Amino acid sequence: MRFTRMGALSASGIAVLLAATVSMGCGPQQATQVSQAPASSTAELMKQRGLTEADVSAALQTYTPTGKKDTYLTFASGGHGGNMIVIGVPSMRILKYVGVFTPEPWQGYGYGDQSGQVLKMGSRFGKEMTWGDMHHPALSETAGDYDGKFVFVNDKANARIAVVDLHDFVTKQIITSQLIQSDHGATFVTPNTEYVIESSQYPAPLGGGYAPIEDFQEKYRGAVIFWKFDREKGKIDPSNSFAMELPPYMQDLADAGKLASEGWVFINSFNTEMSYGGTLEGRPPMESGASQNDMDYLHIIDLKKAEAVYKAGKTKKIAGMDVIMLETTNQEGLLHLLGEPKSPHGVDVTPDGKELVISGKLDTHGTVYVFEKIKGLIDAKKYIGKDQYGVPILPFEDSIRGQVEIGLGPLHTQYDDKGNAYTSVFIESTVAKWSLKDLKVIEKVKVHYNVGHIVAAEGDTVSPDGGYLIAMNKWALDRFNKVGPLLPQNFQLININSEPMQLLYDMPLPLGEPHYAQMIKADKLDPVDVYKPAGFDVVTDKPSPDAVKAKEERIEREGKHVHVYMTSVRSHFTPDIVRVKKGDTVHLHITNVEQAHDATHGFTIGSYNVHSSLEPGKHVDITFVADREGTFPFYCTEFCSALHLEMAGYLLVEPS
Ligand code: CUK
Ligand code: CUA
Repeated sequence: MRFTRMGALSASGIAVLLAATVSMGCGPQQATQVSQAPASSTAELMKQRGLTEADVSAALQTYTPTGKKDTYLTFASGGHGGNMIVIGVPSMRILKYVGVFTPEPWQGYGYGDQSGQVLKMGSRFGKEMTWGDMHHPALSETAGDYDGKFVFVNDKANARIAVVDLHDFVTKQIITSQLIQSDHGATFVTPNTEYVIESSQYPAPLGGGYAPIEDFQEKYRGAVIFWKFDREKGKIDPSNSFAMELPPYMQDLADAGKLASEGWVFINSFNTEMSYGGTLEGRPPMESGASQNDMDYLHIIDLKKAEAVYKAGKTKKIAGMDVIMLETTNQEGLLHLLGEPKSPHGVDVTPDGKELVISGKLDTHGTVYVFEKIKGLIDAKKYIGKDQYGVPILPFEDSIRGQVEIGLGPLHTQYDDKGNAYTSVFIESTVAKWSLKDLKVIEKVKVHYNVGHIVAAEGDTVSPDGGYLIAMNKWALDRFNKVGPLLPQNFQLININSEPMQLLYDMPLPLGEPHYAQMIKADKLDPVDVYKPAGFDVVTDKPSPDAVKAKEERIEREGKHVHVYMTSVRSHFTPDIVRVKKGDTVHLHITNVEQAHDATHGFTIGSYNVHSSLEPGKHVDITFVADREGTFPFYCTEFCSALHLEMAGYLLVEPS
């Protein structure tokens, strides 16, 4: 489904649409259903609600009648919520929160054995993490285009990556390496999802050990991990993944080259001053220490070459990870540095892969680098010097095509299908549309307020769609009803096909602080309706060996372990009475044997902190120690049928 020109409704266009609305509104069905304050005409309705023609045009572009579906789905980071949010566009309806780094009660995510194990995979230094700071989702790609199969997300706080399978929108894997202590250049994928990129943000001794902060330049390091993705298995394969040691700059966002620049990886950095704070110890705070240099360094990595060096075994094992050390990197010519204006943030490869747009938070420009020039400089070994770690530095002037004067605090850039770029401008609270061809700003649209990332329809692929863009604003201030000092974020949908661009919709997002999102054509996704055959383990993506069939329900005792093989179907659990002794370990094996679409049950036992979501065909295992005697009702938590309240039973824990 190709996005076609929308919006930019002329006055007469609106009149036609309004006329259509009016005649619909006068239909007999409508008349009987409207009970309060009926407006006799749309004009009157507009007057009543104080709407302008632009408002009505915006409403008509986003309003989605019941049963109609959205053209795009946006996968947004849930920020500190640790969840991923799925949003329909243009309606901006939230369709799902997917539990990823954080227990999610509705989905029973983190409350049963299967999902509990997924969360446990993300343990760090033996400690289980129950939250995450999600920043950047990355949809899997084939030939540089989203293929709708997987989405990867990062947790900046705990240096973790998760894999969500889009055949059921469930988190299958969380992976982490103690090599690095935080990440930010994550997640980004190579054009055929061979690798998922994760680079560190805050330098630390590799492997997580202690070193005096005064030894920052000698002992602290950054690193980038290239996680190998096994598409067949739908999992990251740590045994074929490797890392590269990087200088102790603060590596920031990353992007993978595509088409012309395929096989290369670009990572920004700030704090090339290597300031490490110490305000009570007579040193400048990090924010000023890190803002002294006019230029920081773009890191340019030859991934193809690095992969060969890794395969040749020229690595060192640190925290279980094969790491190409800087010395080897320099010998092999895997890494080059290139100046980028003051405190850069976003690095965004253009759809043709020929250029990179980099914006500096403390610079008013977007700088357009030409990959061919960079490659030429590397091949000719034309350096202006080396940094103190021996990494060659390429000349800035010879690598760029030019700069575009964008405004105060440009951050992130997306693209459309007409050769335009869109850059979020944080301090100004605008989104600037500019021409890649002549590097001139075409227009700006105000957003509310403090925009971080922006996401355009397939706007970071080899073939962006144009049409829609969402500004992901950090502050909402006066946009919504007051809800106390903690405000939601504000997602604003913008029509970028119209001239001028038109702000269509404000969506408050009350969950963590989302950073990035990606917007994919909805028809590229084809998730399952039910798990088949019933008895499916949604983490292994295979039928569970403990799956229970109807008529095979049973309770088996092995010493102090009680195995309960249970089924759910509208509107009962079998068995409905479970007798155990205090101190027994209870193993619940529950299969929802339903195969009807949306016939989901839930299972909870009060006071035992147990909850599961039982989608049709899903199997869950729940293990707990019955450490309190008593009478514990269990029941279904989804209103599944007229006899839902009767879908209940008792766990009887007898005194031992
Ligand atoms: S960062 Cu948050 S606005 Cu983590 Cu991509 Cu730029
Ligand atoms: Cu099953 Cu309610």
